Amino acid sequence: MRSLIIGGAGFVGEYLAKHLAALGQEVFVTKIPAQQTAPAGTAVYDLDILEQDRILEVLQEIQPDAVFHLAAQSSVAVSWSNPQMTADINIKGSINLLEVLRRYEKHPRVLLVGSGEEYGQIRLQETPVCEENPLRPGNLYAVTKACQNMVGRIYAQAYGMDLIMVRPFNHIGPNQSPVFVAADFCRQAAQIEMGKKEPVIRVGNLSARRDFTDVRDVVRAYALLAEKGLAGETYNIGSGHAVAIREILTMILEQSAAQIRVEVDEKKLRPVDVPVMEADISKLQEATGWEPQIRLEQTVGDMLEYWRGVFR
Ligand code: A2R
Repeated sequence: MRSLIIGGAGFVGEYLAKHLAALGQEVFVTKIPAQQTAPAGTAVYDLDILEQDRILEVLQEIQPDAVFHLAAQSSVAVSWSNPQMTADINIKGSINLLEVLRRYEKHPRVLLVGSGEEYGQIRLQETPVCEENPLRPGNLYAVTKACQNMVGRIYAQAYGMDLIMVRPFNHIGPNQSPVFVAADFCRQAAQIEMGKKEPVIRVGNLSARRDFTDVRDVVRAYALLAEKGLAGETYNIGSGHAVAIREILTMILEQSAAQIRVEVDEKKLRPVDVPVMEADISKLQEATGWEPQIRLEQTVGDMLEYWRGVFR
C-alpha cells in the first residue's frame, strides 16, 4: 500500500506519516519548496498545490493507492489577516488537486481534510452536530473548508471519484503551532516554569466549549476511514464531548509546577465566536469502530512536556 500525504510537513502530517508507516505502508509526503523540514524516514517531494503540472508529476512518480490532502492555510487567525492567500490555497489548491486526479489514469482513494469549523454558528439544539447539519461558517477559513467539502462531493458524484471528506474538530498535541489555543497556553506555562516570562497567561474567550481530540487519535481515524469510509461521504472526527477552554487551562495549571495568574487579552478574542462545538461521531464509529484512546489530561501533559523541551 502506497500512501501520499500532501501537506505532510505540517503538524498533522508528521503524525499521520508515522502512523501509516507503523501500519506497514509505504509513505510519501509533500512539503512546500520553502519549508526546511519534513518527517524523518519518509520520501519527501516538493509541491506547491497551486502548481497543477507539478501535482501530476508527483502522482506519476509515486503512483499512490491513497492520497491524504492536508495542505492548507490552517489558521483561522491568518484567514482574517490574509483572506486571499487562504482562499487560494484552500479552495483553488484543492480544485487543482481534484482536477489533476480526475484526469490521472489511476484512481487512488482520496481523503480531503476539512474542519469542524465548517458548521460555524451551531444552534444549541443542533448539538452534538451531525454531518447533515446546515453549514453557517463564521470565518474565512471555515468558508474555504466548507467550499472544499462541497467541491469534493460534486467531484465524487459527477465523476464517480473515490473521495472521502472529513471534518476534524479541534485536534491538539505536541509540536502544534502556538497560534492554536491549547498549544499557546502550554507554551506560556512552560516559559513561566523556565523563568522566561512573567507568571501570567494571557487568554481569549475561556467560556467557548470545543471538542478536543488528541492528534494521534485523529490520524488513526484518517487511516481507518481511508480503508473503510464510503465514497462521496463526509465524516465528523472528534471526541463527541465539548469542554470549555477554561477546563483546558485548569488542566494545564494543575500539571504545572509554577504559580500562574490568568489575564484576558483583548487581542486574543476572535471577531466571531461560537459558544459550543461538539461533534456527533456516530457515523464515523459505525463505519470504522473508532474510539478516542488518549485522555485530554494526557495530551495536555505531553504538550507541556514538549514546550518544556523547547525552552529548556
Ligand atoms: O504553511 P506551511 O509552510 O506550514 O505549509 C503548510 C502546507 N501548505 C501547503 N502545501 C502545499 N501547497 C501550498 N500552497 C501550501 N500552503 C501551505 O500545508 C503545512 O505544512 C501544511 C498544513 O499543515 P499545518 O498548517 O501544520 O496544518 P495541520 O494542523 O497539520 O492541519 C492539517 C489539515 C489542514 O487541512 C487543516 O486545515 C485541517 O487539517 O484541520
